[in-house]
Amino acid sequence: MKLPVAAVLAFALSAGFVQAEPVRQGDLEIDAAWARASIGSSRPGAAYFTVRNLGDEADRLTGLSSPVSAMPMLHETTLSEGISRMAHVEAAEIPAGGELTLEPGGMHVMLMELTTPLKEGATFPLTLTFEAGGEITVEVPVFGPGATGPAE
Ligand SMILES: [Cu+2]
Repeated sequence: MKLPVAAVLAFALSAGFVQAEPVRQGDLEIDAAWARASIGSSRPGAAYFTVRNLGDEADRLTGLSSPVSAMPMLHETTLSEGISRMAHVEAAEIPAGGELTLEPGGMHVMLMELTTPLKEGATFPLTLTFEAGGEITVEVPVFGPGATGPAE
């Protein structure tokens, strides 16, 4: 009779890695945060999440910090003449009642100068600074190198 208990426990533990709990602070909610496992620490890592603005005034994401990266930056991938490029973005707006989605192929957090490799199954804190909403820290789960999102 031990097996079913272990199976349920294993499921609960793995489910914890699949989806980060949404973090609500004031009018902002950070949901579905995840990062892709990095190739060692010599190449940058990438992190993604959704910000929902439940308030009636727009806010802006203006800053990032994390102990795993000496220089986290907001990047936007654009496709121009068939060539994919990444541009540094100073700030991103979250419209009133709307959301900002960071995802592969679009806007993302580029974790430059990793202080530690991002290993599958680990989590790390990422602090987002908003113009009106202040600082919000989310715990980011690390998925495999080929992951495309929290639904994987
Ligand atoms: Cu980038």
